[in-house]
Amino acid sequence: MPLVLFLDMDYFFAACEESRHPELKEKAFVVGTATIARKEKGVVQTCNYEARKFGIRSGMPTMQALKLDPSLVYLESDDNFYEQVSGKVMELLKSYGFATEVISIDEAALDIGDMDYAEAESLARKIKGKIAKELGLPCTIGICAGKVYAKIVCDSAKPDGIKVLRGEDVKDFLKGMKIGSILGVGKKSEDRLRKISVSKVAELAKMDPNVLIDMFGDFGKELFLLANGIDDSKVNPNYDEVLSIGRERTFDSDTRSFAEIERMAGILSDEVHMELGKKRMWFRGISVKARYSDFTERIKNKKISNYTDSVDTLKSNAVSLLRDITSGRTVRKIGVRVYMLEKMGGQRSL
Ligand code: DCP
Ligand code: CA
Ligand code: CA
Repeated sequence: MPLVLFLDMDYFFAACEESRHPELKEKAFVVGTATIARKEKGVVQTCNYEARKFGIRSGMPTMQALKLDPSLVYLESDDNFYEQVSGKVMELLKSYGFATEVISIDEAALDIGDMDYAEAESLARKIKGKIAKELGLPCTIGICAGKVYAKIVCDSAKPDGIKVLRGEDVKDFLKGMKIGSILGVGKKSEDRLRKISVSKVAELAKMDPNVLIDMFGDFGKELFLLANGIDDSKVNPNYDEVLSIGRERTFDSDTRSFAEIERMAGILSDEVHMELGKKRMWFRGISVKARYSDFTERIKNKKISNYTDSVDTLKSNAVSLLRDITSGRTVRKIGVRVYMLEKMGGQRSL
């Protein structure tokens, strides 16, 4: 099993603010959704560790945070700036040349292959040092075989940490973990499992896998394996900007309407298709992305059987891939991208 290096930025939006306003470092502050004038109406997106000492957390109403610390400093969220910083982090990570999956605005997984643990740890140190030096930002890195485990390891090493978990130590490590720490287990699944008195990974491991499959379908099987020390999740690289053409757009306000998502997918597909036409390119790969209201993302890719320049093929595939990753979710932004590009009329042997 190849090793996965999983990186998550520490208190990301707040750290971005500290990097441009160093005087904030000593203060407890939050980044919130509302303007300063209406700050009590909004929600805390994140806060620095000074504010966390008061029990302030992401998702908490700002009103409640202000009660916990009346001298709390408030900043209005500046999404464009955080996107820009995120882009720099991802570019730096991709420059190491490993297959890289951008998982959310502040986290990514790198497939570092069959490296030994000591070498992997020294690579993590290098990456962490470079992000600190070039961008002035703290992060945490977890390393393990399997993407889901690497994320759990990363979470357990927060903040400002590096942790390597060896294959033989996975089972012990997982025992005490809450099921919510498993990538993909959302609040709803967690509640359903709690109803049958399952809240720890160790309890999940002892369940009858058929019950899990009845409850969650294929995902139930995955959960059972994960709980038992088997992580087959792979790094799913996002396609390189140069080798692909993509468009993405944020909705005016977060949406749960698939009709709206479908309409936007149509517009983005038309734009991508126009760009392909200008460059006289055909495509074989289609990739979509959704960013949810909590700033996590999912990507889904598909290779079709032959090269084409059909906008209808692009649209119908993009819509069906988006349906898979947006159902039941509140969506903030979507993207449509084509990859495996070929010059139109060029010689092609499949
Ligand atoms: N975010 C948000 N609303 C949420 C959760 C997160 O707007 N309910 C945004 C702000 C965070 C960023 O996404 O800075 C990344 O989220 P994380 O869950 O990784 O949390 P942080 O990076 O803030 O803190 P940590 O150090 O625990 O990773
Ligand atoms: Ca983070
Ligand atoms: Ca994160």
